[in-house]
Amino acid sequence: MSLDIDSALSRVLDLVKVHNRWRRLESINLIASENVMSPLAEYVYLNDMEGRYAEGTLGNRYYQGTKYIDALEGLLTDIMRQLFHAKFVDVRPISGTIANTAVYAALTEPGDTILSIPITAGSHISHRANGAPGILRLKVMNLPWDNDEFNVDVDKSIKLIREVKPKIVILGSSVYLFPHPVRELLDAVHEVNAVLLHDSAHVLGLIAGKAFPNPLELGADIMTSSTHKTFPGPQGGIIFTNNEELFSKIQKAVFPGLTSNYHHHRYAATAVTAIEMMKFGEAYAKQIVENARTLAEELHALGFNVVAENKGFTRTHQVLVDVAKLGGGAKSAALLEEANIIVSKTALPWDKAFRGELSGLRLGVQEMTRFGMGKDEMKAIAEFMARVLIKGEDSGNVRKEVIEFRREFTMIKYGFHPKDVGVDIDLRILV
Ligand code: DSN
Repeated sequence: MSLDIDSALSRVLDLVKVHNRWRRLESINLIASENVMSPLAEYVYLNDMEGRYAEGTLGNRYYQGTKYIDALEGLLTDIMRQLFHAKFVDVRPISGTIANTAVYAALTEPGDTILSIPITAGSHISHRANGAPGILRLKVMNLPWDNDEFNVDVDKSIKLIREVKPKIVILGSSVYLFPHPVRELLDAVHEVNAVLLHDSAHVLGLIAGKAFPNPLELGADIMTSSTHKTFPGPQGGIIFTNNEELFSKIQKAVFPGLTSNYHHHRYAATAVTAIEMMKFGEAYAKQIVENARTLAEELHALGFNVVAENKGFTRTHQVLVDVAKLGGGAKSAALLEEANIIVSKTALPWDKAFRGELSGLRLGVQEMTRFGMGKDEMKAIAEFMARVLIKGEDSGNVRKEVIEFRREFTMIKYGFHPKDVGVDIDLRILV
């Protein structure tokens, strides 16, 4: 059967439009790893650098025609150094996973051991044996986990580090409620000549806004991240360190090791976002943490089993709900999606494995905060969720109200508009 070109083309446009309308204007997005760029960042994101190459490092490129790309890469690097108080920054990794893989490739040999948080406690796939470490033939062991603290067990971890002498100890995770014990593990890590890597992907925007401790300032040897979660930039990766020797090895792993093109078109939008964080970051991060706490408290008051009540529920953008008694994570997330509330199911540390039925829902408030929502709106969201999951109300009915509710929050706060820099354009994505 041959494809009809005209209808395929209009189908492409339709799919973009319906997606944009649904996810940008009509849904409450609580996926903890996502966000939206500001109108100015989106405006500069589409640029000619998209189609260019600049292999190599600054001042040592393999192509001609890169002088403005070089200037922008240098500027972005300086901005990131200043914002995160790091001596050395590599902005070239195209994702957080590539950033992590570059660290492993630079600092380990096949057969070496690394330690990371258990997958059921929220470790990222790029910290685990079935992700990049497995491809590099590394042995991955779990850092001991304390369910009561909802955190790494410090004493048991120090013992394990001394026993197995890993090459890398990874803190930071995709489920991240409370700061991990960077300072507490550091002596043991250095005693065995290992490095402490903190993956800050989920909390980078909170670190920028000083609402979460900066792991580099606590002594982490390396910090990796993506640039599009609480830090609301375009998709990309980044590596920070204060150690020149480590940096030099990691740079070689980024290129020629793991990338050839660095997707330079994102540099401008990443730089705009970083400048926005310098200007609005503290207000943005403070509101995120307050909103997460309010959402957790309201869900708890409405009868949900919210994780870590004994610890005050959360110190980040995330809230975890144990929905095992409400049918489990997959079923609950699907019901909420029918009501235009978009969340991800997640394992909880007391689940047996990251397979089969997962008990949890992971909620993140960063995107809705960026659209201007505050504590009252968090209460409304908790109520919508209770109507669907606890009271068993029809999702379609709730969806109509969610669409109305969401229409009041379509302007992005804590960011710039092209008009702020003298560009008179009413920028809108295709809807
Ligand atoms: N898997 C993503 C998350 O949701 O946390 C991170 O890459």
